[in-house]
Amino acid sequence: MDRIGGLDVSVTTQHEPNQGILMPATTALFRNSLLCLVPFALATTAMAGSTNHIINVGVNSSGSQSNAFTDAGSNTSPAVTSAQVGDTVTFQNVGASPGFHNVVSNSGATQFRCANGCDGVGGGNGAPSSANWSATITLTTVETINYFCEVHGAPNIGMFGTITVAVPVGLQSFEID
Ligand SMILES: [Cu+2]
Repeated sequence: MDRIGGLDVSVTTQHEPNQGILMPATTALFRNSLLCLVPFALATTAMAGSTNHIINVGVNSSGSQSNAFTDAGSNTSPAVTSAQVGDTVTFQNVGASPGFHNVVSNSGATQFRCANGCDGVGGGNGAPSSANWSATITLTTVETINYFCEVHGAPNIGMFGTITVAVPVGLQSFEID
């Protein structure tokens, strides 16, 4: 201890904070793999919700004008659509001279009645129409949705179709060893 001008001055040597604790290589690798897993999981979830299923209204699976719904992806008529929560379904009344149709759900939690828009959505009108209308619904629930055209069908009769909505792959449970 020195004495300068009546003050006691204590000088201690400052050491660098101890940063010498080495992280084991395995711990560093584990941290890196965790960082890689997170973006992968997000990407999987985003992909699962990105599908828009097209259902052509007024044509059969041969592409001929018909009082039928056809899933454009599976080319099935009556339309059978396999989808996941987060997907959308677009019904489109197709052809040069479209038929007089609409689409109405008759089961499941998702209720809709659509043609030129959907009843209760903005200014939409689900009454049958022979315009080249298009209407899109979003699938939010795990369920089976059955639908039909009020002019040419009834529940599971005539002009009808089915959408099966499953849990997205990205949200299914899995384990990490
Ligand atoms: Cu119809």
